[in-house]
Amino acid sequence: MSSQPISFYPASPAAAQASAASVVQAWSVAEVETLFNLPFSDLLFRAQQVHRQHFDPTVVELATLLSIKTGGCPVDCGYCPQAARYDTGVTAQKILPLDTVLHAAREARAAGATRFCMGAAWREPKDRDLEQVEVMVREVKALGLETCATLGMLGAGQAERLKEAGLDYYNHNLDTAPEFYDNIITTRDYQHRLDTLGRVRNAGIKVCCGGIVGMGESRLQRAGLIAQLANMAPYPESVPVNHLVQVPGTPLHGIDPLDPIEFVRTIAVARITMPTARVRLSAGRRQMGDAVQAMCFAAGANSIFYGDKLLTTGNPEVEEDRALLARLGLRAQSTTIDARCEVTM
Ligand code: SAM
Ligand code: DTB
Ligand code: SF4
Repeated sequence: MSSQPISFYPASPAAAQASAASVVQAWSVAEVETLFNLPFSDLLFRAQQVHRQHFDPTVVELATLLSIKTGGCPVDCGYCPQAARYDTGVTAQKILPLDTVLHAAREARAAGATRFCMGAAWREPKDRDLEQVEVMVREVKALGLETCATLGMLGAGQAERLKEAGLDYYNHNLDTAPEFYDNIITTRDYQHRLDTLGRVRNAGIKVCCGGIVGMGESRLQRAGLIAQLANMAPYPESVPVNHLVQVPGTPLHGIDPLDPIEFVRTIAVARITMPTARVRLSAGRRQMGDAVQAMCFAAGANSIFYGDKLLTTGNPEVEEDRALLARLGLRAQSTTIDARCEVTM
């Protein structure tokens, strides 16, 4: 074992960026799989070293989600309760009025969230849908929150419109490895997702992109997803790692659950391969229990969805999360300075 000291988070944003520049590397799937195969404590040790080089490991970002257009989606994502073709009990609704969205955003801000993410069950937004979202983005941003939207695939010019409205992040997930993708979704290609991510990046919007684990994929396929994400140039600023929430009525309901240790490994590998990204411990926390969540934070997760609802399914109550963070000696990020330069005052 080398006697090198563990580096702590950098003392200034400039130092963070300088160290980020030196860690850019391409990852083969085999290299990522080798990380997955490490003894658990070695994997966590490496992940913690990387985490501490770029972030204060005691700070967690709180992002609140709101479904601004629920259900009735024409896409066939096998995990999703909002796909019209599955009988999941989700009722299709119209886009929410602006005042409902702003009310939710103010509540999220008052509860301590710094990012507000608006999600819509669309394959892609129509131009007239986008007009309404642009107004929402402008007004939410004016509340002093970071803005994020997840609206499906974007066509030419749409990302630029969102950027102009003040959108900070666009969430669009790769969901799984290219080799496993066709088992989960058939009405929207992997390449469509990469095209949308390219449009978002070119428009100057920060990229929030991750996936779901626990859908029956192999470890090699989990490594394939992480390699895809880590090799994006540059890799996403935010990486949501979702644990499948099994919803009755969806094709993936009832499959064998993933070993929780494997979920923690996935977080650690995401941290090591994308050192300066916000790695978000995303869907599935309610089913996970405190001990697994604690391991995820120890493995380098530094962001959560905060608020008692994700889009249509449950998430831990705000008080529960506050208590968990306090028990772990973690605190909420208190400013919205660029996540890549996170330095707490
Ligand atoms: N319709 C848009 C799209 O698919 O891009 C935006 C909303 S969609 C619900 C956003 C993401 O939520 C999906 O890409 C998927 O990663 C995640 N998600 C949906 N259902 C989930 C579930 N049951 N468990 C875990 N993650 C889920
Ligand atoms: C992401 O990666 N996970 C969030 C957010 N981005 C939009 C969504 C999780 C949805 C879980 C199922 C539901 O609540 O409908
Ligand atoms: Fe539609 Fe998005 Fe759900 Fe897929 S994940 S069915 S695109 S809402």
